[in-house]
Amino acid sequence: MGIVNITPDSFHDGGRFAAAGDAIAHAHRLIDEGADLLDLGGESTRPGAAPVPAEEELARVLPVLEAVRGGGVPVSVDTRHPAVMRAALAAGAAMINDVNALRAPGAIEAVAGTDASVCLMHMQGEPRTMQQAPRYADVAAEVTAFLAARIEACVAAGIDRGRIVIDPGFGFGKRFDDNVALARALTALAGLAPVLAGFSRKSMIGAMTGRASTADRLAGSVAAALWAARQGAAILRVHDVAATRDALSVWRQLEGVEQ
Ligand code: 9MG
Repeated sequence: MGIVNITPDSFHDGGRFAAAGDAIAHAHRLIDEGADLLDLGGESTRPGAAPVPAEEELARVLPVLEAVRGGGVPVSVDTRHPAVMRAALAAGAAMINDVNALRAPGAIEAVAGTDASVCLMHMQGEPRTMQQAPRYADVAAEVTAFLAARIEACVAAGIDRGRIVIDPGFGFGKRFDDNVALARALTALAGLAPVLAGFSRKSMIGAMTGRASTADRLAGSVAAALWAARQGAAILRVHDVAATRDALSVWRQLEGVEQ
């Protein structure tokens, strides 16, 4: 899953693709690099980010979605807002990636009446404040229970179980040790539903490598993506599609895994 942030303030590439033309060109570049899926986002969810009104988010996302849909690669839209979900699905999005796991009033209903897939992510708190004081007694058990409950809520509302993907939400209301514990729990989580893992350029990679700048976290991000694939993650959400694909290709051939 290649990331297309159509925002002025995302943590790694904020502002680089804020203009629709730049975002569309970037999306096509990621497709050429071999992305199987694109994730378009019009609201930054980095720690400290302020919410964006739904109209502004839609104005960022829709022109890009309209330009890249039908380009041979399904398009996911990363949003917490039911109004954005409904408009994105009507405009051809194949998936909703919700860091809030469809908890907003009307969010489940926005997806349930469609044949789109959904990614349910775990987040403690909300982006503006989530890294101020994250706290867990047993992070793996709590995140697993949360995701299992969200799956059942979605299924009860009519979303097909086969359309649901889950994500422990690395960096979303998590301390370093929480992220590591969740990375080690990926195989168990994959027993609930297909898992999406997003480590790309995040602060835990910075902490593990001593790389303060997100620009210097490519190798660490690729290593984490390989780890996640090895633990059974079905979807890797990455900024760097070509490098991740190359690494997966080498690993799979050495391991003798079907391509
Ligand atoms: C929007 N977004 C930013 N990071 C993410 C992650 O790790 N997972 C998902 N599903 N979405 C993310």
